[in-house]
Amino acid sequence: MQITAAVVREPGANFTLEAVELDEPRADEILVRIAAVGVCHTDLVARDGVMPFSMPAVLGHEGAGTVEKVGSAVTKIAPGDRVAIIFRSCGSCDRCGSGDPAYCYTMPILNYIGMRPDGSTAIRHGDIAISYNFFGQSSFASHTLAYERNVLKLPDDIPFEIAAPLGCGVQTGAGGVMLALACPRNSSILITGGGTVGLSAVMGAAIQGCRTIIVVEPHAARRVLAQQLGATHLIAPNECPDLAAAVRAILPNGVDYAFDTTGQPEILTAAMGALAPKGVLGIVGIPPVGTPMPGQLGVVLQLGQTVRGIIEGDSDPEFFLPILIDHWRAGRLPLEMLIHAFPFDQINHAILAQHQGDCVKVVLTLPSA
Ligand code: CXF
Ligand code: ZN
Repeated sequence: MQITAAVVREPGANFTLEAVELDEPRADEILVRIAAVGVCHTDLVARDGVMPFSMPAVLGHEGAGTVEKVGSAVTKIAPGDRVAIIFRSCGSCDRCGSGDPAYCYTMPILNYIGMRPDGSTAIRHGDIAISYNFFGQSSFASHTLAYERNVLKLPDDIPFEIAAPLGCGVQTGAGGVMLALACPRNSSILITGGGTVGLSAVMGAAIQGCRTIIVVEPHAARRVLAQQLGATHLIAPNECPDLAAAVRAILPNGVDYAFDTTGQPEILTAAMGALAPKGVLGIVGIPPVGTPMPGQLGVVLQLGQTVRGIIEGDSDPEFFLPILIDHWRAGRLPLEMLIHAFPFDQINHAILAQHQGDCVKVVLTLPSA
């Protein structure tokens, strides 16, 4: 069938809206008409060629929409279902079996190689194959193919624009604090970066009942938002030469938890310097290639600290997304405060607005049938 997709043709280039061919769903595939898709920082890292992904390519990994067709082996989902599309996992390895699909043994093959695991592709422009299957979806398009393992049926009351970013940025931030760090009531946390992931972490920390929530963010408007969402202390890094000291001015013994969404080596080092004994630093921001572990092993040893990477907030989406949807319903996850909707054909303009700090979470919307 003919669809419209936002194609990136070379590293760093703008997206171009193109008419391309999409295959009919195979037995295990689900054709989804996209209604909304969030833009995540990882899409831009891939667009810029920093995360290797063969081009031309269709990116996008926070899709939500309506199922149009399913393959013969699909039983969980039916045409007409409203779904969110999430990262893909195999469902049969040890990690998937223990509720950790974000660490699926075949995560790279199912999400990052730009084609199906058998080497075939489903999107073409004339005779030229286009890389797709980004996070098992590639949803910067009017339609996409997904799988039973990476779609979640949505309740009727959640709009697609709200549901879309649950699939990556929101579950990464909220899950990072609620599941991976599992911050206990009255604990303290430092959150570096006030984008979608950082602000979702703030909401997650408020849900957990953290007593002290310190947010480091350069944009004043985002600091205001962080405070409205539950931050107790705000630090403007540009006005603060020593971040660890600024945190210790608030909590002399340091923070119980730190959660880095920036991936910036100097921020990571400062976050380590702000950790209390037995403190845990969770890392979700993508650091430059070759960045060493932050801090010093001797200090980590002496203070019994932990540094850990976190993918997708340690979420098992089938269980965690319904919990997040309940928090949204109850007003504890007011995602409307972060989201800025733009029409799909404004994709480049929307990304520029996000880059300039004019909005936090860009969600692109497409007309329904
Ligand atoms: C990313 C996190 C860093 C590694 C690649 C995948 N997740 C979502 O955007
Ligand atoms: Zn993402």
